[in-house]
This record gives sequence, structure tokens and C-alpha cells, in this order.
Amino acid sequence: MKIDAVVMREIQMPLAHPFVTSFGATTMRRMLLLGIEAEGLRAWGECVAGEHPYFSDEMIDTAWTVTETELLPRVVGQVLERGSEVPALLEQVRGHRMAKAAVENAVWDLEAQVRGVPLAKLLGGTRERIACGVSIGMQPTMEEQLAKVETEVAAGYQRIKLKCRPGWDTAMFEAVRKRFPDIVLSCDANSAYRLDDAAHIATWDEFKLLMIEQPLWYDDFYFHAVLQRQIKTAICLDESIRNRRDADAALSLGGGRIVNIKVGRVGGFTEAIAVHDVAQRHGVPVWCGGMLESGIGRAHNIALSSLPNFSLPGDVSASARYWAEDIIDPEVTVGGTGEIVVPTYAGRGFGVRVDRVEALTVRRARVVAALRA
Ligand code: OSB
Ligand code: MG
Repeated sequence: MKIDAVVMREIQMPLAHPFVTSFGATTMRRMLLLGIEAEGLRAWGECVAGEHPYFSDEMIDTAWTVTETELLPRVVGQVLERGSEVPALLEQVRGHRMAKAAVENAVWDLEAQVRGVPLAKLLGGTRERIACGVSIGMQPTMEEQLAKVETEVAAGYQRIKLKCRPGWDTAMFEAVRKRFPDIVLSCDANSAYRLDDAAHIATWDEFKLLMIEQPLWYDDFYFHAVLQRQIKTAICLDESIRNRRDADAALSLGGGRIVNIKVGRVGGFTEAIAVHDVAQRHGVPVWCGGMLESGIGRAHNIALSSLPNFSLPGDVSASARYWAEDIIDPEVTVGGTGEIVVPTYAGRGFGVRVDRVEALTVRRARVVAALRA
């Protein structure tokens, strides 16, 4: 597979509903998409970096720069057999994992098309359907919060995750639990608490949450292990797991009993599979996190979620929860049993609506191979 050129685009799409977490509110998504031209085909990657460096230290503008000036020059013009060859090409560049993931995943997307196999199979997936949960942003009032939970439970989602922070936690969990005594609930603090809050967090054990996601510092797992020993509810790590070594270290320390895998956060499919395998060796289940992706990142998340140790419902939900109109055809839909059917045809299994992508594009660059003597 000779990589002839890569088109970088920034597209902008408003979210159907604002998404509020402990690190801020998002109403408009700015997304970096990569389109690889190779073998007469077009393959796609999505960079999940946010508009601001609030979830992690990456943001779309840093991703744009590093992709254009450092990553693509190492890949364009190369002849590659596999997506898994990409990490070695990018190794000299430190960090920038979300930017790297967009490049690597686009090459896997290409490989699946060239080989004529479903991306899910190429990644080692075994599931025909994946279990879906939803992540509910913080709502302005308790009434709206309860109504939101009601809507998602009625839609069939198998796990409801409640975003929380100090001041929007215990009373909210209590109200939701009272109204819905039997549903699977979890919470995500996005690093809004400190170890001094351990006694407060321990009081949530009564709400029978499946897990508490990243309660402490975004770059920590040691103190999460200290906290885990003081509470009954399982801790799930998100932000602080950057690679397979972090996963191994965190789980060896007892920093959590569940891992959220985001392919962008760990730098691409190769590392995501490795984190999946490390967790499996520790007997720890994983689930696929979301970053408010467009249909391209969503299709890639579905393929990844088909691996065997993705045994808990992920934050991979229907296109319509995010977008008035997605950029893929068909859109991602979730059946009444809260599942997505994993596509069985070659490639990512969802066509990209190039006309719509074009209409949403606000910035474009085309990186071609440098002339070699
Ligand atoms: O912490 O899981 C998170 C969205 C943006 C950044 C971080 C997170 C999230 C979500 C939303 O929880 C998941 C989704 O529905 O895409
Ligand atoms: Mg999270």
C-alpha cells in the first residue's frame, strides 16, 4: 500500500445538545479528519483532540500542526503492509497520541479495504454486536437530569454514566437512584476530586455504581490505588492510562478494577489492542470510551469494541445523540436492546459522505510525498 497523499481537514459541527463535564462545556465540535489517498482508495482517520487542552494536553490546533509538520511527512510516500507498522514510523515524536492515532487508524482503515476484510476482524474482534451505554453531561437542573436519564433508559442503553463534580454528586446520584433503583449506573468526575475527598467518595458506595471514573488527578494512578483501598465501588481509569505500561503499572498497583480504552488517548489501534490484552491478563474488563466523535471515529470505536475483553457497555452511542446529521451513511443506530451490530463487510462498514464533509470543512491541507533524490 503506497501512501500517495493525505488530505487534512478541520470540520466543524454543532452538537445536538451541549455537553457539560467538570472540565467545561462543549457546544461546537472542531474535528481534524485525515483522508489517505492510496491504491486508488480513500481511507479515513479522525483525531479526537478537543477544542481546548482540558481533557488532556492535546487540542485540535496542536494536533493540526504536529500532524502536518511531523507525522505525515514520516508516512506519506511510504509503502506499508499494515496499520501496525505506523507506530514505529512515528516513534521519534513524543506524546501527541491523539494526533498519532488519527494517522495510524487511517492506515488500518486502508488495510481493511485493501484486504477486503471488516476492520473489526482485522483488529481481532470476535463480537457480532457491542453493548452500548451513554454518558450524560451535567444538566442545568435536577428535573432535566432525571428527564435525560429517563430518555436514555427508554432508548435501551445498558449503562448510564453521570458526569459529576463537587456540588453535583451525592444529591444527584440519590435522586437518580431513587427514580431508577435497578439500572446500571456509573459516574465520571474527570479528575474533579482530591485524595482528601476519600471519605466523601466512600459515601457513594450506597448507590451501587458500577464504577467511578477518574475521580483524582488526570495524570495519576498511584493515588487512585490509595483511594481504591478506601472505597468499595470499583475505580475506572480513563485520562491517566496512556499506554500498555501505564495499564500494567496501574492494575499491578490496584489503581482501579476497570479500564476505559480510548483509541485516541493511547495513540492508535496497536496500543489500544495492547492495553486490552494487558487488562485481560489482569482479569480486568475494559470498555470503549467516547470523545464526542463524528461517524468516522465512531465507526472505528465500534470495530475496536468487538474485541473479546470489551465486556462492559461502552460510551459508543447512536449518531443522533450527537449530531443532527452525521457524516457517515448509514448513521450509527442503537437497537432497543442497547446494542450496535458490528458491520460484516470490508473496511469500516460505514460510508463517508464526502460531499457533507466538504461542506463542513473550514480548513484544508494536502500533504504529498517529498521528492526523493
Ligand atoms: O471522560 O469520557 C470522558 C467526552 C469528552 C471528553 C471526555 C469524556 C467524554 C465523555 C463522552 O464522557 C463520551 C461520548 O459520548 O462520546
Ligand atoms: Mg472519562
